[in-house]
Amino acid sequence: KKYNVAIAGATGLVGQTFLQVLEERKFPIKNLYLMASSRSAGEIINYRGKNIIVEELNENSFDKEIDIALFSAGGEVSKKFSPIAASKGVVVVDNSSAFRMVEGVPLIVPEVNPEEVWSHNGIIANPNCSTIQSVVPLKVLDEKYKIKRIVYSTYQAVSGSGFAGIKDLENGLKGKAPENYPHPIAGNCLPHIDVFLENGNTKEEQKMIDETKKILSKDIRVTATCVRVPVLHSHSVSMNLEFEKQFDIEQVRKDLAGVKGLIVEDDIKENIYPMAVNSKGKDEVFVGRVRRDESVENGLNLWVVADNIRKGAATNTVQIAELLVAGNKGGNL
Ligand code: 2RA
Repeated sequence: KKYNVAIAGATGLVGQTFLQVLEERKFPIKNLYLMASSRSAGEIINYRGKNIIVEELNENSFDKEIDIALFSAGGEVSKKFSPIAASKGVVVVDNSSAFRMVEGVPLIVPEVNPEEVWSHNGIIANPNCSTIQSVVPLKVLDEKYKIKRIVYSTYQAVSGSGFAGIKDLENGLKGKAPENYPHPIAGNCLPHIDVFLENGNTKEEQKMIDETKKILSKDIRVTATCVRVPVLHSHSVSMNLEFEKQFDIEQVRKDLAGVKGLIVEDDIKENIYPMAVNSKGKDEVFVGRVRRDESVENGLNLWVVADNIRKGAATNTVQIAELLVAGNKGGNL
Protein backbone atom coordinates (compact mmCIF):
# COMPACT_ATOMS: atom_id res chain seq x y z
CA LYS A 1 0.00 0.00 0.00
CA LYS A 2 1.30 3.52 -0.70
CA TYR A 3 0.27 6.68 1.10
CA ASN A 4 -0.42 10.31 0.23
CA VAL A 5 1.95 12.35 2.41
CA ALA A 6 2.01 16.10 3.05
CA ILE A 7 4.88 18.07 4.58
CA ALA A 8 3.98 21.35 6.27
CA GLY A 9 7.09 23.53 6.65
CA ALA A 10 8.78 21.81 3.70
CA THR A 11 11.41 24.51 3.11
CA GLY A 12 12.73 24.70 6.70
CA LEU A 13 15.79 22.81 7.92
CA VAL A 14 13.70 20.00 9.46
CA GLY A 15 11.26 20.02 6.53
CA GLN A 16 14.09 19.52 4.08
CA THR A 17 15.47 16.73 6.27
CA PHE A 18 12.03 15.03 6.26
CA LEU A 19 12.44 14.68 2.47
CA GLN A 20 15.96 13.29 2.82
CA VAL A 21 14.90 10.73 5.44
CA LEU A 22 11.71 9.70 3.59
CA GLU A 23 13.81 9.01 0.49
CA GLU A 24 16.58 7.18 2.37
CA ARG A 25 14.06 4.95 4.17
CA LYS A 26 12.00 4.42 1.00
CA PHE A 27 8.78 5.46 2.76
CA PRO A 28 5.83 4.15 0.63
CA ILE A 29 4.65 7.44 -0.88
CA LYS A 30 1.94 7.57 -3.59
CA ASN A 31 1.63 11.39 -3.82
CA LEU A 32 3.74 13.96 -1.96
CA TYR A 33 2.43 17.48 -1.20
CA LEU A 34 4.84 20.19 -0.03
CA MET A 35 3.40 23.11 1.89
CA ALA A 36 4.98 26.25 3.33
CA SER A 37 4.28 29.92 4.04
CA SER A 38 3.42 32.33 1.25
CA ARG A 39 7.09 33.41 1.29
CA SER A 40 8.20 29.99 0.06
CA ALA A 41 5.15 29.03 -2.03
CA GLY A 42 6.09 28.53 -5.68
CA GLU A 43 9.55 27.11 -4.94
CA ILE A 44 10.30 23.85 -6.74
CA ILE A 45 11.74 20.91 -4.78
CA ASN A 46 12.92 17.71 -6.44
CA TYR A 47 11.88 14.50 -4.72
CA ARG A 48 13.06 11.15 -6.15
CA GLY A 49 13.45 12.71 -9.61
CA LYS A 50 10.10 14.50 -9.60
CA ASN A 51 9.83 18.30 -9.40
CA ILE A 52 7.19 19.36 -6.89
CA ILE A 53 5.90 22.93 -6.57
CA VAL A 54 5.64 24.11 -2.94
CA GLU A 55 2.06 25.24 -2.25
CA GLU A 56 0.95 27.80 0.31
CA LEU A 57 -0.38 26.15 3.47
CA ASN A 58 -4.00 27.26 4.01
CA GLU A 59 -7.38 26.07 5.32
CA ASN A 60 -8.08 24.14 2.12
CA SER A 61 -4.70 22.39 1.92
CA PHE A 62 -6.11 19.15 3.36
CA ASP A 63 -9.25 18.94 1.24
CA LYS A 64 -7.37 16.62 -1.12
CA GLU A 65 -6.80 12.92 -0.31
CA ILE A 66 -3.95 12.94 2.27
CA ASP A 67 -3.17 10.08 4.68
CA ILE A 68 -0.31 11.50 6.76
CA ALA A 69 0.95 15.07 7.30
CA LEU A 70 4.39 15.74 8.81
CA PHE A 71 4.50 19.20 10.41
CA SER A 72 7.57 21.25 11.25
CA ALA A 73 6.35 24.80 10.79
CA GLY A 74 6.35 26.18 14.33
CA GLY A 75 3.80 25.99 17.11
CA GLU A 76 1.42 28.69 15.85
CA VAL A 77 1.10 27.10 12.40
CA SER A 78 0.57 23.67 13.98
CA LYS A 79 -2.08 25.02 16.36
CA LYS A 80 -3.97 26.50 13.41
CA PHE A 81 -3.64 23.78 10.77
CA SER A 82 -3.11 20.43 12.55
CA PRO A 83 -6.72 20.32 13.85
CA ILE A 84 -8.00 21.21 10.36
CA ALA A 85 -5.96 18.36 8.86
CA ALA A 86 -7.07 15.92 11.57
CA SER A 87 -10.72 16.91 11.03
CA LYS A 88 -10.36 15.77 7.41
CA GLY A 89 -9.07 12.33 8.49
CA VAL A 90 -5.37 13.14 8.04
CA VAL A 91 -3.04 11.75 10.72
CA VAL A 92 -0.68 14.57 11.72
CA VAL A 93 2.79 13.92 13.17
CA ASP A 94 3.73 17.30 14.61
CA ASN A 95 7.32 18.27 15.40
CA SER A 96 6.26 21.47 17.21
CA SER A 97 5.60 21.66 20.95
CA ALA A 98 1.98 22.79 20.36
CA PHE A 99 0.21 19.53 21.32
CA ARG A 100 2.92 17.51 23.13
CA MET A 101 1.42 17.86 26.60
CA VAL A 102 -2.22 17.67 25.50
CA GLU A 103 -4.24 14.76 26.94
CA GLY A 104 -5.07 12.29 24.15
CA VAL A 105 -2.07 13.29 22.01
CA PRO A 106 0.55 10.52 22.10
CA LEU A 107 4.14 11.77 22.55
CA ILE A 108 6.24 9.10 20.84
CA VAL A 109 9.84 7.88 20.73
CA PRO A 110 9.57 4.58 18.84
CA GLU A 111 12.35 2.93 20.89
CA VAL A 112 10.50 3.78 24.13
CA ASN A 113 6.70 3.85 23.79
CA PRO A 114 5.72 2.70 20.26
CA GLU A 115 2.50 1.06 21.44
CA GLU A 116 1.04 4.44 22.40
CA VAL A 117 0.93 5.60 18.79
CA TRP A 118 -2.46 3.90 18.38
CA SER A 119 -4.14 6.02 21.02
CA HIS A 120 -4.03 9.05 18.68
CA ASN A 121 -7.09 11.09 17.78
CA GLY A 122 -5.57 12.44 14.58
CA ILE A 123 -2.54 14.23 16.06
CA ILE A 124 0.68 12.57 17.27
CA ALA A 125 3.43 14.71 18.79
CA ASN A 126 7.16 14.38 18.15
CA PRO A 127 9.05 15.25 21.37
CA ASN A 128 11.65 17.97 21.72
CA CYS A 129 15.01 17.00 20.21
CA SER A 130 16.95 17.02 23.48
CA THR A 131 14.19 14.92 25.12
CA ILE A 132 14.16 12.29 22.33
CA GLN A 133 17.85 11.46 22.60
CA SER A 134 17.74 11.50 26.40
CA VAL A 135 14.87 9.03 26.86
CA VAL A 136 16.18 6.38 24.42
CA PRO A 137 18.55 4.90 27.07
CA LEU A 138 16.07 5.40 29.92
CA LYS A 139 13.35 2.81 29.26
CA VAL A 140 15.54 -0.26 29.93
CA LEU A 141 17.19 1.44 32.93
CA ASP A 142 13.83 2.38 34.43
CA GLU A 143 12.44 -1.12 33.88
CA LYS A 144 15.45 -2.75 35.57
CA TYR A 145 16.51 -0.24 38.23
CA LYS A 146 13.52 2.14 38.74
CA ILE A 147 14.62 5.72 38.08
CA LYS A 148 13.96 8.07 41.01
CA ARG A 149 15.50 11.27 39.73
CA ILE A 150 17.10 12.73 36.58
CA VAL A 151 19.35 15.77 36.27
CA TYR A 152 19.83 16.89 32.64
CA SER A 153 22.54 19.34 31.53
CA THR A 154 22.41 19.94 27.80
CA TYR A 155 24.90 21.32 25.27
CA GLN A 156 22.70 22.15 22.29
CA ALA A 157 23.79 22.89 18.72
CA VAL A 158 22.73 26.10 17.02
CA SER A 159 20.94 24.09 14.29
CA GLY A 160 18.26 23.60 16.95
CA SER A 161 17.27 27.16 16.04
CA GLY A 162 17.21 26.28 12.35
CA PHE A 163 18.99 28.32 9.70
CA ALA A 164 18.86 31.41 11.96
CA GLY A 165 20.96 29.73 14.63
CA ILE A 166 23.53 28.50 12.13
CA LYS A 167 23.76 32.02 10.69
CA ASP A 168 24.38 33.58 14.12
CA LEU A 169 27.27 31.20 14.82
CA GLU A 170 28.85 31.53 11.38
CA ASN A 171 28.50 35.33 11.42
CA GLY A 172 29.59 35.45 15.05
CA LEU A 173 32.84 33.73 14.15
CA LYS A 174 33.42 36.65 11.74
CA GLY A 175 32.77 39.14 14.55
CA LYS A 176 29.23 40.08 13.47
CA ALA A 177 26.51 40.71 16.07
CA PRO A 178 23.82 38.00 16.52
CA GLU A 179 20.36 38.48 14.96
CA ASN A 180 18.63 35.43 16.49
CA TYR A 181 20.22 34.99 19.92
CA PRO A 182 20.20 37.66 22.69
CA HIS A 183 24.00 37.51 22.98
CA PRO A 184 26.92 36.32 20.83
CA ILE A 185 27.04 32.52 20.53
CA ALA A 186 30.54 32.36 18.98
CA GLY A 187 33.02 31.50 21.76
CA ASN A 188 30.16 31.61 24.22
CA CYS A 189 27.55 29.47 26.00
CA LEU A 190 23.96 30.73 26.44
CA PRO A 191 21.98 29.20 29.34
CA HIS A 192 18.87 30.41 27.55
CA ILE A 193 16.96 28.26 25.03
CA ASP A 194 13.45 29.47 24.18
CA VAL A 195 11.77 31.90 26.65
CA PHE A 196 12.01 32.15 30.45
CA LEU A 197 9.02 30.99 32.52
CA GLU A 198 7.68 32.27 35.85
CA ASN A 199 9.48 29.44 37.72
CA GLY A 200 12.87 30.52 36.36
CA ASN A 201 13.18 27.58 33.96
CA THR A 202 13.33 28.20 30.26
CA LYS A 203 10.60 26.63 28.13
CA GLU A 204 13.24 24.21 26.79
CA GLU A 205 14.04 23.03 30.33
CA GLN A 206 10.35 22.69 31.17
CA LYS A 207 9.82 20.67 27.94
CA MET A 208 12.51 18.18 28.98
CA ILE A 209 10.99 17.85 32.45
CA ASP A 210 7.37 17.47 31.34
CA GLU A 211 8.00 15.38 28.21
CA THR A 212 10.27 12.88 30.01
CA LYS A 213 7.52 12.16 32.53
CA LYS A 214 4.86 11.77 29.81
CA ILE A 215 6.99 9.48 27.60
CA LEU A 216 8.04 7.25 30.52
CA SER A 217 4.53 7.48 32.01
CA LYS A 218 6.04 8.07 35.41
CA ASP A 219 6.20 11.03 37.77
CA ILE A 220 9.96 10.88 38.09
CA ARG A 221 11.73 13.86 39.72
CA VAL A 222 13.43 15.68 36.82
CA THR A 223 15.40 18.91 36.52
CA ALA A 224 17.19 20.37 33.51
CA THR A 225 19.60 23.11 32.51
CA CYS A 226 19.60 23.65 28.75
CA VAL A 227 22.53 25.51 27.22
CA ARG A 228 23.18 26.69 23.66
CA VAL A 229 26.81 26.04 22.69
CA PRO A 230 28.84 27.06 19.61
CA VAL A 231 28.36 23.73 17.83
CA LEU A 232 26.61 23.53 14.45
CA HIS A 233 25.05 20.06 14.58
CA SER A 234 24.12 17.52 17.27
CA HIS A 235 23.02 17.98 20.83
CA SER A 236 24.97 16.54 23.75
CA VAL A 237 23.36 15.79 27.11
CA SER A 238 24.98 15.01 30.46
CA MET A 239 22.53 12.87 32.44
CA ASN A 240 22.73 12.12 36.16
CA LEU A 241 20.35 9.32 37.20
CA GLU A 242 19.37 8.05 40.64
CA PHE A 243 17.75 4.61 40.92
CA GLU A 244 15.76 2.85 43.61
CA LYS A 245 17.62 -0.40 42.96
CA GLN A 246 21.30 -1.28 43.02
CA PHE A 247 23.08 -1.95 39.75
CA ASP A 248 26.32 -3.42 38.44
CA ILE A 249 28.05 -0.98 36.08
CA GLU A 250 29.12 -3.67 33.60
CA GLN A 251 25.55 -4.96 33.51
CA VAL A 252 24.30 -1.41 32.83
CA ARG A 253 26.64 -1.22 29.83
CA LYS A 254 25.22 -4.53 28.59
CA ASP A 255 21.66 -3.26 29.17
CA LEU A 256 22.41 -0.15 27.09
CA ALA A 257 24.12 -2.14 24.34
CA GLY A 258 20.88 -4.10 23.92
CA VAL A 259 18.75 -1.03 23.16
CA LYS A 260 17.67 -0.70 19.49
CA GLY A 261 18.80 2.64 18.05
CA LEU A 262 21.38 3.19 20.81
CA ILE A 263 25.14 2.77 20.29
CA VAL A 264 27.51 2.54 23.29
CA GLU A 265 30.78 4.39 22.64
CA ASP A 266 32.63 4.02 25.93
CA ASP A 267 36.35 3.21 26.19
CA ILE A 268 38.14 5.94 28.14
CA LYS A 269 41.50 4.15 27.79
CA GLU A 270 41.21 4.88 24.05
CA ASN A 271 39.56 8.32 24.53
CA ILE A 272 36.37 6.86 23.06
CA TYR A 273 33.14 8.65 23.96
CA PRO A 274 30.24 10.12 21.89
CA MET A 275 31.00 13.42 20.14
CA ALA A 276 28.81 15.80 18.12
CA VAL A 277 31.19 15.68 15.16
CA ASN A 278 30.75 11.91 14.92
CA SER A 279 26.94 11.82 15.16
CA LYS A 280 26.04 14.41 12.48
CA GLY A 281 23.88 12.86 9.78
CA LYS A 282 23.25 9.66 11.73
CA ASP A 283 19.97 8.36 13.17
CA GLU A 284 21.26 6.54 16.23
CA VAL A 285 21.70 7.90 19.74
CA PHE A 286 25.22 7.52 21.12
CA VAL A 287 25.94 6.93 24.83
CA GLY A 288 29.22 6.87 26.73
CA ARG A 289 31.03 8.01 29.91
CA VAL A 290 28.92 5.36 31.65
CA ARG A 291 30.06 5.59 35.25
CA ARG A 292 28.80 5.34 38.80
CA ASP A 293 27.96 8.59 40.63
CA GLU A 294 29.60 7.92 44.01
CA SER A 295 27.97 10.95 45.61
CA VAL A 296 24.60 9.23 46.04
CA GLU A 297 23.28 5.69 46.55
CA ASN A 298 22.56 3.98 43.17
CA GLY A 299 23.72 6.99 41.10
CA LEU A 300 24.78 6.82 37.42
CA ASN A 301 26.24 9.38 35.00
CA LEU A 302 25.78 9.14 31.21
CA TRP A 303 26.80 11.29 28.24
CA VAL A 304 24.36 11.11 25.32
CA VAL A 305 24.83 12.60 21.83
CA ALA A 306 22.60 12.61 18.74
CA ASP A 307 21.98 14.58 15.55
CA ASN A 308 19.25 16.98 16.72
CA ILE A 309 17.82 17.48 13.21
CA ARG A 310 17.72 13.78 12.34
CA LYS A 311 16.95 11.58 15.36
CA GLY A 312 16.02 14.71 17.29
CA ALA A 313 13.37 15.74 14.78
CA ALA A 314 13.02 14.45 11.19
CA THR A 315 13.96 10.78 11.60
CA ASN A 316 11.93 10.31 14.80
CA THR A 317 8.92 11.84 13.02
CA VAL A 318 9.32 9.54 10.01
CA GLN A 319 9.79 6.55 12.34
CA ILE A 320 6.44 7.44 13.93
CA ALA A 321 4.87 7.48 10.45
CA GLU A 322 6.48 4.07 9.81
CA LEU A 323 4.83 2.74 12.99
CA LEU A 324 1.49 3.95 11.61
CA VAL A 325 1.84 2.30 8.21
CA ALA A 326 3.40 -0.88 9.66
CA GLY A 327 0.51 -1.26 12.08
CA ASN A 328 -2.10 -0.34 9.52
CA LYS A 329 -4.17 -3.47 8.97
CA GLY A 330 -5.80 -1.98 5.87
CA GLY A 331 -8.05 0.17 8.05
CA ASN A 332 -7.61 3.83 8.87
CA LEU A 333 -4.23 4.95 10.07
C1 2RA B 1 16.36 23.94 20.14
N1 2RA B 1 15.14 22.03 20.99
O1 2RA B 1 17.36 23.23 20.18
C2 2RA B 1 14.99 23.36 20.46
C3 2RA B 1 14.09 23.38 19.26
N2 2RA B 1 14.59 22.61 18.20
O2 2RA B 1 16.36 25.15 19.85
